[in-house]
Amino acid sequence: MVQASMEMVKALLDGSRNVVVLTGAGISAESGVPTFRGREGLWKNHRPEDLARADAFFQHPELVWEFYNWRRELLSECVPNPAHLALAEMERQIPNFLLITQNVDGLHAKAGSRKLMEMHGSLWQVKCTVCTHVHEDRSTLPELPECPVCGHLLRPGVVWFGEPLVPGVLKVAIDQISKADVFLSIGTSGLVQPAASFYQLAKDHGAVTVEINLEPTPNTGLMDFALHGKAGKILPELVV
Ligand code: BV8
Ligand code: ZN
Repeated sequence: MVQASMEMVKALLDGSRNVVVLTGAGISAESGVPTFRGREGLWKNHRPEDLARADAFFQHPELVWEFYNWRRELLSECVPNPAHLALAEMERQIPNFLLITQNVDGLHAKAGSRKLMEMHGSLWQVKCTVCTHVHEDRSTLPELPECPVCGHLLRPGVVWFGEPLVPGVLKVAIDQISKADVFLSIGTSGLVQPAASFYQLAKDHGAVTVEINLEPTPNTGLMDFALHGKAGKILPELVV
């Protein structure tokens, strides 16, 4: 891994036509959204991994809905930061571009990103635990929201740990990553699968891989280049 300069990564992007970007919770940190594994990521001393699971939901639906309603409430005040806006600009500059986000906060879409795949779903989506009903809902939900169609319990429209990704998401990700000249991994600790293996897939298909993160991660040493610092500072300088 080479500690890259801004100029190196900028030159890399200027010369490429196929770019895939993977983002994680770190890109929303400067919008005031707690990251998953940072100190502020704890909620009432629960770790998100212990609550973002189907078994926790079906055992303690009130507790899990309280966790998600707390996040929805918090996020309703958050706006995209310069990092989100820079990636929306990067999409406009690069012919073949795909932004794959692990985040469920909706801030990339709010920033104007359109070639976007929310691979873990969305906090703003709710779906029925029994019938196929699903809808977007930005209101403050009751403690145990009910399906407007069949009356059964609704759940957050996100992919929980231990659940498969929505069919087709992985196929699109693999197709696009296999064609990439450059793969940027931004604001993710590289711990959650299958997203954490995307950089390896990109590398195997000849892409140059770059990690942009506040601090080194378990994947840093395997990336071609690394730029460490705040995404909200680094990314705007890459798209001017
Ligand atoms: C699945 C939605 C298979 C919910 C989330 C191997 C292969 C396959 C699966 C597994 C495997 N090993 C383990 C598994 C199971 C599991 C997994 O990966 N577990 C981990 C904990 C080991 N994976 C799964 O269960 C996945 N499903 O593989 O299905 C399958 C197939 C068939 C049948 C059944 C199953 C599903 C995983 C999806 C989980 N859902 N989110 C919700 O949000 O409530 S993941 C969750 O973690 C968030 O989406 C989050 O984005 C994501 C990853 O975390 P990060 O984004 O990286 O956040 P983190 O806080 O860790 O790091 C932030 C980074 O930012 C830090 O490095 C920090 O330094 C940096 N940073 C901070 N500030 C800044 C910054 N960087 C730049 N600028 C800043 N300002
Ligand atoms: Zn229903």
